[in-house]
Amino acid sequence: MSEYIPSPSQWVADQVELYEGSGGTQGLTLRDTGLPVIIVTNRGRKTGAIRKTPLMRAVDGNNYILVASRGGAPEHPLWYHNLKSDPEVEIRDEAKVYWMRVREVVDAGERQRLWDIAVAAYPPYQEYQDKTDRTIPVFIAEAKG
Ligand code: F42
Repeated sequence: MSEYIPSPSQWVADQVELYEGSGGTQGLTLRDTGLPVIIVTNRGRKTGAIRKTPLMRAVDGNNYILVASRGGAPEHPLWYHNLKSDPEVEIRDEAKVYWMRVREVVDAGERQRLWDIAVAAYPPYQEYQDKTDRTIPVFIAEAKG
């Protein structure tokens, strides 16, 4: 078993601890927005350590849409690079846990369709895209099979 290294952002680490420690019954939303969050667990590409990242929940059927927005920062979040290097993830959605594989969505039409769903779920994603020069990456997480 690899070591779990919590996020250096205290509010993020706290949300993961509350969400997972409660078995997916507490800490389920982004602050007081009421908007639901999932927890993505994956491996760090350099350390091999277990990393846990809360993200907004946006779904397309049984698949999850992961938006590497990092609040519109100029650089991709580090988890983007981790998922490119090792696409195997665990996704916790409240009390349910799924093993999935992610891929970055590069087809323009597919990306736009998923982006629109993600923005409907969490409208600030559009503001984040408007304030950064990078194209915010979108992943789709699909059941392994
Ligand atoms: N971030 C988003 O991008 N999108 C969202 O929808 C989103 C929603 C959300 C909801 C609730 C919440 O609590 C947080 C939310 N966040 C969202 C923030 C998100 O959870 C991340 O904190 C944020 O995207 C930044 O991701 P990051 O991977 O850049 O995190 C940094 C702070 C971090 O953890 N850095 C570590 C460190 O020690 O500096 C390194 C982590 C790491 O992955 N290291 C790799 C390794 O090998 O272990 C190497 C990575 C490399 O290439 O250097």
